[in-house]
Amino acid sequence: MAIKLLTITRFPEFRAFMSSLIESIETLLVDLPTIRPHKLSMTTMACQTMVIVRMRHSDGIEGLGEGTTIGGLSYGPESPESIKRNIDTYLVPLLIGQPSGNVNALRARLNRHARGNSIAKSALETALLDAQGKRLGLPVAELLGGARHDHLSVLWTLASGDTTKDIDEAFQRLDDRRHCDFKLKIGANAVDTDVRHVAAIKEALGDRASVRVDVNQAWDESTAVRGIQALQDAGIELIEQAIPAREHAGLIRLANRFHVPMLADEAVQDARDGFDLAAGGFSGAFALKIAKSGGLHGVLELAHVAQAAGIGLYGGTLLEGTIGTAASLHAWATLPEMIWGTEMFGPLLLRDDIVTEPLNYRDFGVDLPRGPGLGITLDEDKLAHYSRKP
Ligand code: MUC
Ligand code: MG
Repeated sequence: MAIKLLTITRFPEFRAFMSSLIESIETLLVDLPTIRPHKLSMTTMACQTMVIVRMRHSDGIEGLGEGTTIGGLSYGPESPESIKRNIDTYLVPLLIGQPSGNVNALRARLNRHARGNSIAKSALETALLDAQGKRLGLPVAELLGGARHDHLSVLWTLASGDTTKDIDEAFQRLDDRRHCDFKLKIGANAVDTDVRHVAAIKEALGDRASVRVDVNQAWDESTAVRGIQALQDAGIELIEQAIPAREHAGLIRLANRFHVPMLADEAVQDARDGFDLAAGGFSGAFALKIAKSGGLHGVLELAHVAQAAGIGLYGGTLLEGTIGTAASLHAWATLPEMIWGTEMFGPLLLRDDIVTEPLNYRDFGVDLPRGPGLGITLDEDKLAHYSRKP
């Protein structure tokens, strides 16, 4: 045993791996404009703000992470500013000086000392995994057990707020072989207006594309019954989060009432929510998001609950930029083919990027990035340009 240890410690890279500690963690608010206004039931976005994490380790390796939400505080209880502040004030001190490589132990430490803050935790776990992958020369998907796919389908969200513009945008995306599934953001208007808008787009696209809707919790249950019936009749194939997140019983009733499947999004944050919905008799699908589940391990726990319960999988986004999108892709790649595909189009909604090589979107999907860690390199000039100045 003593001889073995002696042999191992003679190799400097092994020594560095065994003893690497987390040295510093920097967080940056990065504001990137969107290519057009993105209209959801609770807000209209003209810009996306990402919290970028740069985690440096004593072996010289840097891990990158991203924590992103939608529309300040309008989507959920964490805003970009609170994510940054809570990481800097509460989470960084829990990590500095800790061994770099044991992601499970560090996750447990964060969860023991800090409640909630799933987006902040996701950003930190992403940075830990990126660093560990770079250290070992392995892609993050391999750290998670190995990729089963290297190309994942990606839908596009039509949310310009204008029916004609949405139809033009959809045809452009089809012609470019970029996307052939579309999600429409509804819930900001009266239900009849929304239904007319969706039905017009579905009719224009016909069999060339599938159309789904995301209501982002805007309806009460009786409005949902009326709206979903009309959307089902119009040939819509999936209804996302029609009623408030906490109304699990209502969501289960809707799932049992209609043929068109329900997609639980805000209602299902982590494995515990997934278990409650499944145990209550929910059928349909779960939108997986690393941000909701506190990172890649947490979201895969939720996916496994869904799989055990026969609930479909969907690779969701909080409109992350390239770093958060790449992290999600590494997690999705380890799962069996997701029946509802993914919506990992976040970088395409932004006018610019902060990485040297963007993700490769082609043939109605995106390639899993190659290379160690996330397979992503920062563009320092762009990062400096778009970082919010104090
Ligand atoms: C959500 O609720 O699904 C995903 C796509 C999009 O446009 O918004 C997000 C959030
Ligand atoms: Mg949603």
